Amino acid sequence: MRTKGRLVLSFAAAAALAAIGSHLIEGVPAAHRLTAQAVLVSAVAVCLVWWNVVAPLDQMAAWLKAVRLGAEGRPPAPDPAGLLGPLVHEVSRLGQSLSEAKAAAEAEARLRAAGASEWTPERLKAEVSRALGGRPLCVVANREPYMHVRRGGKIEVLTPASGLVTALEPVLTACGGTWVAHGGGDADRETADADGRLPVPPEAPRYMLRRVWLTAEQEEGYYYGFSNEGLWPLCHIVHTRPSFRPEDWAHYQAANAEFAKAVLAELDGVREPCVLVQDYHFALLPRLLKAARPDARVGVFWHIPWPNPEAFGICPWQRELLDGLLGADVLGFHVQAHCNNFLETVDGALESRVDWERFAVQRLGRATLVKPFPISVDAPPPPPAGAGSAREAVRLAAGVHAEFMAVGVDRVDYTKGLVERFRAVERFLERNPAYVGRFTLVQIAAPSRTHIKRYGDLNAELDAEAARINARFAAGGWSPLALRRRHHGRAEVLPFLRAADLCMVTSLHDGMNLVAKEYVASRSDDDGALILSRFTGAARELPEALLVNPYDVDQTADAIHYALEIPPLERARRMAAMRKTVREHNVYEWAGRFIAELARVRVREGGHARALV
Ligand code: ADQ
Repeated sequence: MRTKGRLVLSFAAAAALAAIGSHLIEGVPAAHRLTAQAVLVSAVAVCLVWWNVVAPLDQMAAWLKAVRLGAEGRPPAPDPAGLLGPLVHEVSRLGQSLSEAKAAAEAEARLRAAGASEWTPERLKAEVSRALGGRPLCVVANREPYMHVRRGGKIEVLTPASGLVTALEPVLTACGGTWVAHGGGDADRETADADGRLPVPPEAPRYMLRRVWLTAEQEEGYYYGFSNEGLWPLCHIVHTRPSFRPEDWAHYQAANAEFAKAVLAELDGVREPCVLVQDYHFALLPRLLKAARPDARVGVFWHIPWPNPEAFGICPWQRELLDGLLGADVLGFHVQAHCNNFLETVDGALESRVDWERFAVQRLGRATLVKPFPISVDAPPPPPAGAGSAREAVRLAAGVHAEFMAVGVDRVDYTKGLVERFRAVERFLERNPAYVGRFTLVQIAAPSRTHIKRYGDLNAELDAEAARINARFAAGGWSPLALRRRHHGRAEVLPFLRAADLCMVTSLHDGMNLVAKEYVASRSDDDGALILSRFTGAARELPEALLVNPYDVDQTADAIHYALEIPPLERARRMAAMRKTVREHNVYEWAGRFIAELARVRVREGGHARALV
């Protein structure tokens, strides 16, 4: 329309010019009138051509030159409404595509240059998209990242206190895709569509959450029973006897089949999909997925330790669990020792060939690669200005009337060594009376698996120990232990990490332990000391922490004393070294390395996956 308008306008102007010219020509002697008319016609034609052709071409040339030279911002495009409008339009789109391609190439070059040391969400997104050829990611985990619960007549969204959620949420936020999880919140059904789907994060959706519904009996048997009273103590070796009940095992099988159905529905129509199965709740899922979709790349990450073959062998269904896991193309653990334990378990329990050179298992004509991928955390947001006063504010708000504050952040779980931690504080005060009245441990404790008796007993034991120790030392409004037992949001935990003189991680056994890394990542002031159990995966990456055997109460008590009296330069040196490790090996690197390994697997549509090695 605009092109037509401009043409009509230019012809109207030309007609007016011609009319004026004709009027003037009437005064010209007859002998020269023909020449005058020719001059007039040429002048009008030149004007028309200049306005409709030459000027737009000039503008277009100037604009293309600007694009070629990489002018900042959006180059001025010529008005596409002239005679050459369609051509101008096409050329400007071509120019735009060129500048976009140039920007993408520059971004990629920047990422590659930065890649030597640091992983970012942008880099992960670019690498995953390249590795998977743009295919979406599908993550399967029991725990959902957003849970809807009813509180006082209102529906609230909760992010569960879980290491797995902490690690995977930033990955899916960066890459997009689908997270398949058990819908465990009492308002989960009404906040999802008929298929259990809803876009998340709720405030700015980046990926899809697909909720799977389980019956109360299934949840009881599969989650509380087989997973958390069987596999959890079995793998942690913390002297809590695992319970293996046939009815729990039946529910575990049924729940794995239920999840397989939901995942397969999500994969419908996606060629060579990539599925990341998370944790010990889904040992049977890889085999089920691979049987139905041989073209799928299936990776499993086992977030907890893998014990030695003798310990694992007490599980009556160890062969079924191993067979299920070996349906995966890649199986990841936090550390090499857990990979070795797994390979030794397979070696002794199944007909298979363990390739110790490549750390892979060959079985039924295909291979599973078994490798360590130490999980990590994301960098926290920068601290607010005036962090010094924020530190005092945190202490006062927490009711801590002490000069020195330690912090612990854990799910209330018998693997986390909470009772041992409290006893170490008691021993520290016994041995160092000068600190009585001056030191408090704030223990942020998220209730967990309260349904299981052992966890209920632990809560009671913690309360009793805290009360006993506080009664022994408390005076004048001060007490050595401040037990805050409720769910805290991430934003609530961070100020405590930043304000604490030291952080205590005393797990009796832990796959990795993300709290240790969160504490380090939060200390942009290079201050603070980390007391870390040597039985965590994190201890292998953070040797500059004050490493302790949490069963040795005296040693942990001495570590508290050392952490408080360590020369400031030494404390800063240790923290700076740990911060470098966590910065360079963050959760984006973990996901990037795992997915890259999986993307290298060659699969065959309609057949069995080909051998990897
Ligand atoms: P978890 O046993 O859940 O994880 P951990 O690695 O310590 O243990 O992660 C817990 C997460 O929950 C952290 O992000 C922490 O900040 C948060 N959290 C804990 N208590 C909280 C509280 N009271 N309030 C709010 N947030 C709280 C499992 C394995 C670990 C492994 C992770 C990841 O047992 O060994 O490191 O998965 O793979």
